[in-house]
Order: sequence, then C-alpha cells, then structure tokens
Amino acid sequence: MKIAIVGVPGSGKTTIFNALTRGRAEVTAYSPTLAPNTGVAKVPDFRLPVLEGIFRPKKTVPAEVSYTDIAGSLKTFGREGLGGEFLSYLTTADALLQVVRTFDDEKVPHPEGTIDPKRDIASLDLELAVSDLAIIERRLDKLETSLKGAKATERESYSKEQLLLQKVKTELERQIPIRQQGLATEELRMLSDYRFPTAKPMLVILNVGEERISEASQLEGEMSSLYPQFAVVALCGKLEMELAQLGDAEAREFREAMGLSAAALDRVIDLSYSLLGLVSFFTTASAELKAWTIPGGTPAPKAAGKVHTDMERGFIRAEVVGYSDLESCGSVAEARRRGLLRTEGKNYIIQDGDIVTFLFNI
Ligand SMILES: Nc1nc2c(ncn2[C@@H]2O[C@H](COP(=O)(O)OP(=O)(O)O)[C@@H](O)[C@H]2O)c(=O)[nH]1
Ligand SMILES: [Mg+2]
Repeated sequence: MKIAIVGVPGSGKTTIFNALTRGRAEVTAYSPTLAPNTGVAKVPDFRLPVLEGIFRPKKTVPAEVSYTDIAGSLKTFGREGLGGEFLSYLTTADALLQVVRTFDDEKVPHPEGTIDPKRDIASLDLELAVSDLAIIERRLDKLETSLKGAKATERESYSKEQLLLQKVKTELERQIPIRQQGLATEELRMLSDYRFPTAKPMLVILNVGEERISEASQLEGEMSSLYPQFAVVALCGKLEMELAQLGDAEAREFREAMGLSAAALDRVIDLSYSLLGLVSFFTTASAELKAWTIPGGTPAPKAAGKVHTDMERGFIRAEVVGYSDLESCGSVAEARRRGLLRTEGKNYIIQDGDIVTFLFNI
C-alpha cells in the first residue's frame, strides 16, 4: 500500500515527503535522472501508549504507510517524453496526496507565474482526466474489434465493459474525475484493473508559508468546504521538515514557541491510512507490541497470514479482545474474568484495534 505525492514543481512535495518520513531527500529542482524517493511514515496511534502500559513490552512496533515522491508532473514529463514513467508511478499507487502550493516565495518561482491553489487543483484533475481518457479510448477501440469476432458467450461481458467505459468517458469529458462519478461498487470493481489515477482517493495538503502559519486552520476550513470530496490539511512544509529533523523534545519546544499544533503531520498520516481503507490489529507475543496493517473486512486467518504464513495455513482460532474492552478492564486477566476475551473462528472479521493471539497448528 503506497501513496504517491503529486503536485506542481516547487509546491513542496519533497519537503513534505521528508517531513512525513523523517527523511533527508534532496530538495531540488526536477532532473530527468532523479529516481523517485520512497519512504515510510510511522502511523501515530493513541492506543499504543495505553497498550504499552498494560503489556509492558520490550519493544513497540507501530504501523507504517509508504510514500513516494517523484520530481516533475504529468506536464513536465509529457514534454520530456517520460509521460509513461510518471503515469506508471501514479497507476501503481493506492492513493494520491496532492501538495498544493499556497506559500509565496520569489526565490521559488511557480511554473505558472502566480500562486493560485484553485487553478492548481483543477489543472491536476484535468491532466489526470486526460490521461484516463487516453487509456479508455484505446480500450474502447480494442473492445470494438474484439466484439466483431466475439463468441456469444464473450459478447455480454465485452458489451458490459463497453457501456461502462462509455459512461465513464462522457463524465471525464465533463471533467468529473472517476472518484466523483458516483459509480456503484460493482462498476468500480470492473474498473479496478485499470488503476485509473482519477479513481484513486486523494488527500490535499495546503502548503502554507511560514509567515501565514497562523491562518492555516482558517484556510483549511475554507478549502474543505470548497472541496468536500477531498480530505484537506493545511501545514507549513518547510517548518515541518525542519522539526522532523530535530529530537522529539526539541521539536516540541519549538512547536510550543511557534504556536504550531503537533497534529498536522499526524493527521496527514492518519488520513492516509484511513483513505486506503486500512485498519490495525495488535499482537503482543515475545514481549513485542506490534501493530499490523490489514484492509478493513479481513477475516482472521488472512490477518494471521500477515504475521506468519504458517499461522494462516494452520489457523485454528483467534483469542480476541477489543481495544476499548481491554482499556476499560486494564488487563487481559480482568477481560477474561468479565468474559470479554473472545474465542473467534475462521469467519471472524478482524476489527480495528483488536488485540489478537492466533492459535495454529502445522
Ligand atoms: N517559503 C517556503 N518555502 C518552501 C515551503 N515548502 C517548500 N519550500 C521551498 O520550495 C522549494 C521547492 O521545494 P520542494 O520540496 O523541492 O518542491 P517539489 O518540487 O514539489 O518537490 C525549496 O526551495 C523549498 O525549500 C514553505 O512552506 N515555505
Ligand atoms: Mg521534489
């Protein structure tokens, strides 16, 4: 599961990538030889410190989300004949994080000459729609040929796909991204193999200049109501990157001195996680408290397979206590006494926050 960071050159993508992943990728202009940066962010989870208090583990391992950051945009790549590479970067991502520049800095000229967040948001949607349309048109041409020679049995599925693609195409031509076309789950499933960028969930980060940081939450509110289809977070990329490179205590002091909320980056990571439809469950074996990431709706044996393939193959049952039950009991023993430690079988769907012990036999 990974999130691709996109946005206008100079909007602060690499800066924010560094802040999220505590990385030190070079903040620099586009170069065709530059490989994408990839890194992981630890998912902040208020439940971990509570569970540490209960289990006293030797080690705690939080969940992670992966981010990739690539220099350039569809436009710049298109011009340099690298459109394919950029497109594959987008199609392989599970969600997009768009950095929207709102900071003004004459040392960093905007490619369009002016700062205009709404224009930049619209132009990304347009670029992506154009690229989705090109794929749809190619597929429709192919479908037409296939339909001519199709057997009666194949005909139905081809026509169904053709109808759906025509419908999606008409909407894209009206500049409505696939994620906003109100398609049914079944229709989205039919489209999923194409991995269309405009179908992917998108998170918008408003990169606010350091001198306007006090207006961040107001700006965030305004843009959230203008774009109800996106989760929007406003933060100052430059400050966040600098703070991410300090020790925790030092960063906290600076934040307090500057009146910055600690939550902005955490919210971005948290939103990324939920945008991807991911949930966490916890294991506590071998004095290690560990958060595991699974898609919502995962059955227990599949979740066990995350921990070890043997656990999935030899799955017998799971002992489960929900986070809030455990929190209110204060210990597993008390949860057991109150009947809140449950035994679940292979059809059990793991819930966000479950503390799980898998029993298996191979
Ligand atoms: N003043 C200011 N400059 C920023 C901010 N975020 C990024 N920059 C600067 O903008 C330039 C481009 O940033 P970068 O992260 O490389 O943008 P990218 O091209 O989108 O990856 C760098 O010189 C950054 O230091 C910000 O919040 N305020
Ligand atoms: Mg960059």
